[in-house]
Amino acid sequence: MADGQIKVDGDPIFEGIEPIRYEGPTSDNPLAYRYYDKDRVVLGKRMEDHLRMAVCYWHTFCWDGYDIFGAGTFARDWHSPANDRAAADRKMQAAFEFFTKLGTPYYCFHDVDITEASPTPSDLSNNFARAVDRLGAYQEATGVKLLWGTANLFGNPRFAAGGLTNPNPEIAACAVRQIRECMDATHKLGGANYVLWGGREGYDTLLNTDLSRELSNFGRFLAMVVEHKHKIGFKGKILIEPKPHEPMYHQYDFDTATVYGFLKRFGLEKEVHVNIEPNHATLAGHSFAHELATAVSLGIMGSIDINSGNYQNGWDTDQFNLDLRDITLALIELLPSGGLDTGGFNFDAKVRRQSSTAEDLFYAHVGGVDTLARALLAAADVIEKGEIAALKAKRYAGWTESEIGRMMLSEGASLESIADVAAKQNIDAGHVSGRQEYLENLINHSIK
Ligand code: XLS
Ligand code: NI
Ligand code: NI
Repeated sequence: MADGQIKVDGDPIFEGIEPIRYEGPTSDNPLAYRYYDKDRVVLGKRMEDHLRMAVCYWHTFCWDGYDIFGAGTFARDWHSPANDRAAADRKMQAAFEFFTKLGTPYYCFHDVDITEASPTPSDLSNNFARAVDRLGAYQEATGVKLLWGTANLFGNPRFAAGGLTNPNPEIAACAVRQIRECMDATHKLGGANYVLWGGREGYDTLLNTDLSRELSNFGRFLAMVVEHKHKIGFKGKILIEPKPHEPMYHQYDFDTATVYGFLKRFGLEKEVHVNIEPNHATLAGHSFAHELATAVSLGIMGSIDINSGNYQNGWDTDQFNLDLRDITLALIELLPSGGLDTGGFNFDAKVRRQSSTAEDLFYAHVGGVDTLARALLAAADVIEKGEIAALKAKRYAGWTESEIGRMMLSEGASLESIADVAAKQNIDAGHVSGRQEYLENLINHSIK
């Protein structure tokens, strides 16, 4: 290894913060879990295995608190204005110290998150290869695992008009190079999935955009991603992360249903799954639960970037999701399908700009972890009581139990044959209650 022995234990960064432990609901320690008890068995599975939680590198370790109106507010020990090699290494130490203290099993990264500033594609390749070796050593030393890696195809100015959908083939070739290297690295690090968030795959104006060309290129390169996955023997899932806008006015991977249509068009619907993010769901005018239910029903559910937007402005504010009801409703859609498989809950969320201390990073994650655990308990309670499932089954029972229902679904039924029966039997059915408020109350009863 170029740098000799990798130091996985330099001067501690989060000194004074003890590893976060489960202390139960009556604890008054702000740095303890009240609900997340990783070995507790819920619906036949350990909490840790249900939730497969990950910390993200970009918001938590790369961002220094800058926004478009002002400079960074976080004085992080591991940040330097030059973002040189020493700073990148210190950042990696901070990351693994944080993962370990939090006790969450996974993490996620973009290629550029883990390296020093890399002016050219070749610099990035070299710096990335070195950083990946270091990640491997840290994983081995700490037992923390990779939930997914991804290539950043939106930060460098060359990607202003997109990565894989760029009008310039040379830029698309740079994007392909980054994806290939990042997929290989994810595979080498034993990653559970590989993510493609279409950062700038979309457009600002149709006036300079050849939509047909961009979408067919996108499909062609995505097929190559899948082909490469099989070539290298990567067993994880390839995930597309839907988002309707931001940074582009229109993003091609608008929402789960749009992604499914795109995958179908290119014959990739069995190969590619989705990484759903609540804040992206609400940006698209959907709920988190809607996106999960859609993905489950289409057979493309993959993983979750857990966060929430702001109900006042609807932007992609990437806040920690503390909304028990929102997450419980989502889990009620997800758990009966078998849960997350290779996916996980990745905290794609950031502390507010005014929350500038290292403790704030811990408070935010502890709250996020505990909210997921508590929502899991609530969803399990709803599922175990079975009332909602029973009501739903009864509501649709006619399709299997009544003669007309069975006939309508039988082979050979036609518009004519159904209409004839309806007319002959003079069918004149009336409305029955959907019991919405009754059902909504059940959710609240299970949140404890
Ligand atoms: C941005 C996305 C991004 C992806 C990873 O809105 O959520 O953070 O998860 O590229
Ligand atoms: Ni996002
Ligand atoms: Ni995300």
